[in-house]
Amino acid sequence: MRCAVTVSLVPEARGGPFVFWDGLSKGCARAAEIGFDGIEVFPRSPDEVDWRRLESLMSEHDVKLAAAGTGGGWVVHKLSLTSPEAEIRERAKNFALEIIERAGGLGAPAIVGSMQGRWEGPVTREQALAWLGEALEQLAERAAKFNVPILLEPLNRYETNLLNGVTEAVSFLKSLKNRNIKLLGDLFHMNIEEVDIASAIHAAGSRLGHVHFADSNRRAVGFGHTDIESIVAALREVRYDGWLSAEILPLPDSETAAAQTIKAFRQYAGY
Ligand code: LER
Ligand code: MN
Repeated sequence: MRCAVTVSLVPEARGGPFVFWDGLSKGCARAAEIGFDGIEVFPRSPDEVDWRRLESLMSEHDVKLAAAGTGGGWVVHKLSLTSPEAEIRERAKNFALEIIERAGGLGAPAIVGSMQGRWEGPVTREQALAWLGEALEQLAERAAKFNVPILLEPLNRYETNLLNGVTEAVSFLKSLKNRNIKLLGDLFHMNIEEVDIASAIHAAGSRLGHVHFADSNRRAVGFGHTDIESIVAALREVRYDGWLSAEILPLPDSETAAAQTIKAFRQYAGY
């Protein structure tokens, strides 16, 4: 397993669960100095990132791109793959496709979390899942060009009413044809939704493609009450060999949160 830290490029998301906020250059430099293997980037939109500069910064600091989020599409532009409006669904898909192209070119997958939207008003749950499934099949096909999956992230009930738990997300994925869609297990959301996080990791098994490494209160692992040892044991049992990426609140500040993450990673997962 490798450890990554999040870098947000979205000022509108201030107060959100990202460690570094001061641009790619500082994000890459601090990630490397503190000992992370990679960074996870949260862009405002695909064309607002200088991806070539990101590539050269990563090579200068010897860090990899762990993943790129598409949630800026929701936070900034209110795009959703399950909007009742066809034009918004189309723009959401194109936003995600562009992130897949850019991140894929750097060997990393894109994440569909808040872009899954929610079902409400005229849209039934079945309809929303059908739209989400159609979009994911197309996104997965594009991602395959780069030999990476697309990552689908169940979110807790306060952020979506569509996919909250790992078990329902696994059965949804089983209903789709494309196998290039993996699950992102965010330990913060799982702490709210799962009966037992280790069992949920077993239910995901080889479909688990990425982990957001967060404690119960969305602070750095070790700053809350999640039993991380049983979780890492489960990850090893399912032979998870991907990223543990710190998508956490920068509390009490970015540096302390980052340092605690590396300490916990080395203690529990990095040996
Ligand atoms: C996205 O990875 C996520 O976990 C959401 O809760 C963003 O706030
Ligand atoms: Mn997450």
